[in-house]
Amino acid sequence: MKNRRDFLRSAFGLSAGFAAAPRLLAAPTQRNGENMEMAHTRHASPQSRGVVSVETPDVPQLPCRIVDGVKEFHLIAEPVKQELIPGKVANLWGYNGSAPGPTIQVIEGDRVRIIVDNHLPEPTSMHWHGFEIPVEVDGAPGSSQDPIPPGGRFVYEFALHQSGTFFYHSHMAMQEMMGMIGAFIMHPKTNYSPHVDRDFAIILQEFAILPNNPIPNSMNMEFNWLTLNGKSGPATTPLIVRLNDRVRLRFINLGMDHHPIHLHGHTFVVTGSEAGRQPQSTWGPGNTVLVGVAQSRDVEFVANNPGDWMIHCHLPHHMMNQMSSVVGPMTRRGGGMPAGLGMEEGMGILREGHATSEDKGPSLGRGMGVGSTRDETTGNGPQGTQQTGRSISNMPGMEHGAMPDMQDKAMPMTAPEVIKNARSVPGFPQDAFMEGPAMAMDKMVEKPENYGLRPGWSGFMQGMMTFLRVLRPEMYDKVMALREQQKNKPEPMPEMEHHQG
Ligand SMILES: [Cu+2]
Repeated sequence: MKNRRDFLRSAFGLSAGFAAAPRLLAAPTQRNGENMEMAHTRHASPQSRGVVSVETPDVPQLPCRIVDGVKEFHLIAEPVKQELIPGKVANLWGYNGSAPGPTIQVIEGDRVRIIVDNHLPEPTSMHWHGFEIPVEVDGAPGSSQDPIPPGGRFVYEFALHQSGTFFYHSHMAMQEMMGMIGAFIMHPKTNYSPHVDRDFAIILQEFAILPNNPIPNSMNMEFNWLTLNGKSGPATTPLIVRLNDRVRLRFINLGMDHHPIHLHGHTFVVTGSEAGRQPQSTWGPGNTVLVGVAQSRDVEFVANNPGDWMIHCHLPHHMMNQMSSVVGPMTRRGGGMPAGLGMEEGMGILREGHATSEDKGPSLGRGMGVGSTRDETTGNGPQGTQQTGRSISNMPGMEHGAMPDMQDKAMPMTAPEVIKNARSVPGFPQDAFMEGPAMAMDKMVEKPENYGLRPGWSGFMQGMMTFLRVLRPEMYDKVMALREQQKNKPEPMPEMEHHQG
């Protein structure tokens, strides 16, 4: 390796002039925004550049070293603290301080060496999902290799002849549910046609985290934290594209659920799976793509419709944060309501009464943990006591300007519009206190990519939701300028302080 620029050129096939190259090398856990020039240097034609770097918003890129012609990467499996939304820090497991782990980008034909160090308290093993490589480096613990013990290391080395949206993950099943996955993008030797101007990857994950507990319950089947690249809405970072860009989105799913990902305002074609590019004759139009567990799906479209368009999983429960049993009549029963049984009572087996009894909540027996033991008395429920209103109004960053005196009143913050006798309507409330002005936290998630969004937007973004912002040139340039400014600031913005493990 002669110098950093040579390194990048050889690593990514980039032509000269990428100012971010030193930064990329300098800090292995840099956030994606730090090295976006690779994709944002739009003045060179994409063809001349060879590769349009894949952006993974909110997830860093993993730099490599070239050692004797081999691209060498270093992954450290370790516990991480991942801030899902401002103030909600989860104890996940990931790689290099991030869950999901950093994104690896290589080119078809590369020979790669990946050094995996295990800093977990238990054995692990790394699997290269879908790679056609020798079985000795497949990472199946017990059969193709010994598990990597705590404090141990395994060096994986192989040549790559495939291209597409691949990923790496721990091959210990429950570790997968703690966050242990990362994107592994194999760029083709010869550019795909038609070329894209922008290329994004988004990893879909889900966690069951009880209120006031930062550790996921990996046994649970009811997931209440749904993430895109380790963030839940509104903390997800919007995808910024210029009007009429051709865009590729790569979705990767590792969890217990399948996710129908829906894009507003555009029609895409599905161009790739976890096995690589699909023939053009198979590309069918759609606006929702089902990304099954262990699958990846690439979609492409021309962003020809200006606006801030939602991208989201369409499962209703996956568009929520911190789901727990406070929907419907349970919200107003004093002392909570038995909603099922926990592990200590026999894993959901009913011991008394009958399942449809009015004394049993609707989630009886469905799972273990969230919503399945007893409806919790929640300190921030909307229909509670005076104390309730006080605790909400005091939450930092909450925008409750419409209710200046709420601390002294026994009423919900920034009351949503509901009819006077709403409680008499069976089923109420559904979204009344879960979405809306009360949930807005625009300021807490302020970042360049959110510049110019409609005020209060964040009150309606939860779970697996983000934006595709199709911006006209002036606005696009403005957002990019803000991003540039932020990058040069010595202090990161508040919501960007995590990922450091
Ligand atoms: Cu989903």
